[in-house]
Amino acid sequence: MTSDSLPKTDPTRWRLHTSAIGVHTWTYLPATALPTSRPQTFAEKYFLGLASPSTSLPPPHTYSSAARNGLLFYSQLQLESGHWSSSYAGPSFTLPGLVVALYITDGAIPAEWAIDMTQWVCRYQNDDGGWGLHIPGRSTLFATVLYYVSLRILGIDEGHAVTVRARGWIRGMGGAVAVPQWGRYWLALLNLYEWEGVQPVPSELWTLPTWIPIHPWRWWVQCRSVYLPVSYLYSNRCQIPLNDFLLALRRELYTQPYDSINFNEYIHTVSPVDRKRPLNLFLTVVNHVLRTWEWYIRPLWLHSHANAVVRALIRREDENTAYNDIATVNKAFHTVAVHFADGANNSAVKLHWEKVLPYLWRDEVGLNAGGTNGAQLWDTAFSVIAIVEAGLGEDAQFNSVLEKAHKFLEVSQFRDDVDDPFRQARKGGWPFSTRDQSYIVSDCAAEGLKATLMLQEELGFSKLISKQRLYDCVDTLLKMQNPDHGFGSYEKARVGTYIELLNPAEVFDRCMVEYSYPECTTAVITGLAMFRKYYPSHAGKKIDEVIQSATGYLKSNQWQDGSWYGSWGICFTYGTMFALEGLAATGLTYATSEEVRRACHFLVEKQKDDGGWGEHWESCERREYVEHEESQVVNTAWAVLGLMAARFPDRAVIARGLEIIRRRQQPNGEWLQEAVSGIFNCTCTIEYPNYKFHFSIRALGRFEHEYVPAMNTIAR
Ligand code: LAN
Repeated sequence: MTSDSLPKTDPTRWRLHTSAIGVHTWTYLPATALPTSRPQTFAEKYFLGLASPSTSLPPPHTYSSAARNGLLFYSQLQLESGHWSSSYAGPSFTLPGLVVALYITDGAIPAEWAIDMTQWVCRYQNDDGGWGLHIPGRSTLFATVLYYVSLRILGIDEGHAVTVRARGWIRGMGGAVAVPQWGRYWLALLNLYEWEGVQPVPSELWTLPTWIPIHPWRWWVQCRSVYLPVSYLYSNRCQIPLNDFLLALRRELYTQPYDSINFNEYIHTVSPVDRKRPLNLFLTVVNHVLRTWEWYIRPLWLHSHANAVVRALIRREDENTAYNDIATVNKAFHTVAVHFADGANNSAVKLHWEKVLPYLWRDEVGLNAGGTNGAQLWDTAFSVIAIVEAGLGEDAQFNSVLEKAHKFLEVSQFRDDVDDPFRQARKGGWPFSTRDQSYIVSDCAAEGLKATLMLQEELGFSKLISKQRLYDCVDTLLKMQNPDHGFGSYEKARVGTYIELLNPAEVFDRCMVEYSYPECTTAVITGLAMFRKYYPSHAGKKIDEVIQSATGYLKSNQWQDGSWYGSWGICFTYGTMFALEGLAATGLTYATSEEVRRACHFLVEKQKDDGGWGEHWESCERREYVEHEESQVVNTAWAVLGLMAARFPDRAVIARGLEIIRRRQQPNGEWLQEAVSGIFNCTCTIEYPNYKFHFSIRALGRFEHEYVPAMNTIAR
């Protein structure tokens, strides 16, 4: 949808500020401050789509020089505090959560935010008038209702072409009655849906003894973090009072008069275009039992007790995460929960408002909220690894780039555990984004460890991160192994997957528990293997055992066709690349392992005629390889990285892939954005704009710096 007719801000007035720990905030300068303010940096201009192409570099005649050109461009995007960042767009339920939370709590939405958020949302409207669960997705009621309400809050009136078309789509679907649960929460809070039509999320769950298998502390942390504030809001039927605007929305969102709708009847009715998981009978029965309990049995004292318990847990999470909370969705619900629990304008709400900005990113389209408060540590660790693997770490020109990145790794490492018995120990680990977000992620910790070891041990940088701090990281990682010997994301698994039966969210699959993932498992294997090389005396026996058993997990997770399913990147190409790296770290290569040979054949079979690889995001949802029409630079980099790790003997196959990466490189060293490369919960894509840089640099550089010499040694 074109957003040309809508107001625009002046992109030259936007500035990106980053704190020492990588928290980023985009601010809009007053026009009067412009003449005296600092000029925009290259990175700011690039993010805002204002950068004129930088000068052409000498054409690369080798893959290594293409990697070097890539880094010459990419290093200009490194930010002040030493990290790389980018927009982190994809899901359609992040921005609306924050907008609605600000509306409910009377928080300020500055005019420039409203203008640029509107621009962003309108740009991604589908031709049919709706929006998808994520940018490339087909229209869903969930996204369309949430964006519709957000646009109205942001000031778009009901007669505007964008809202008219969106409303037409919503009404064509029978109105908002059949919106999925996660949309109902927001509508109910806005007094646009009745809580009796929402599946129960009783706060008493948090008062159960922790040994009970369904206690929420056992759920996947991303999921329980959402249901914690939601349980407070649900159990207290929190709703803001009606006003003329909300009354208008009631008329706009439904096909019949609001008061005539029996919301109770819709409890299990969800629009078929939204439903990704069939409704299960078990959950239906549980919901009826819970409602009977709430309506007729639950004593008042227990309700009050549960309220107090949940409020305390909300406070604990807020304080432990500096009011960022774990990610955008629960952050928005927390903001609203503390508003209702403590009263309007209380100090906790104000602290929440301050932490909205780090979730927002101004890109060339407008202002959007990412899936988290950034991907700072993740991108930085991968960038360091790419630079070193490509042999560019010894190039004096990039010394200061690595030094700055090293400092960022140092400030981002967790030095202690948090005071929360429900949380996984994190000391020595690293987060996905920033230290103040506070959550360890197994693979972020492992990639952070590898990046540090590469700098400090391989390149001889100073020991900014002491030996003891590396030990801490390893000890913490060793505690995260699951009973199936794999590694999950944030925590060690706490309950069996049968809990998925209780998943009330219709739009996400596999989100109730921590699973083991080949990607996370590989990161830990490779991290531990590298650590063992430099520090063989620390926890040597345990590390050997963990690496060996985790390798067993990888093998047992291989699909019939030789691939691995990737949960966080698209899809089989991503999973297979990681698994091959993991197996290689334990010495399993094409020459020595049947599993590796099968995986290589899988990849080779998927190579396109032009030499590249291209996988469509629908692979993740359909659970079978879906080819993208075009080769993709990022998929190609992953495939050749996997093949090189496996020491696949036919160099020509790899070189044909690298040719694609080299051909797509612009004369200034840049790569342009292609199809989306990230995913979560099997259904929702998310963008990792820096992947096209660091994975390409790594693939190009690895060929001559590591793969060819290794193959020559094997041949000798
Ligand atoms: C992320 C982003 C990063 C990702 C990797 C580090 C890449 C992965 O290897 C481990 C899992 C992790 C940390 C991850 C988990 C789920 C997140 C936080 C996200 C995909 C970004 C957004 C998503 C979050 C769950 C969105 C909210 C939706 C829910 C269903 C709760």
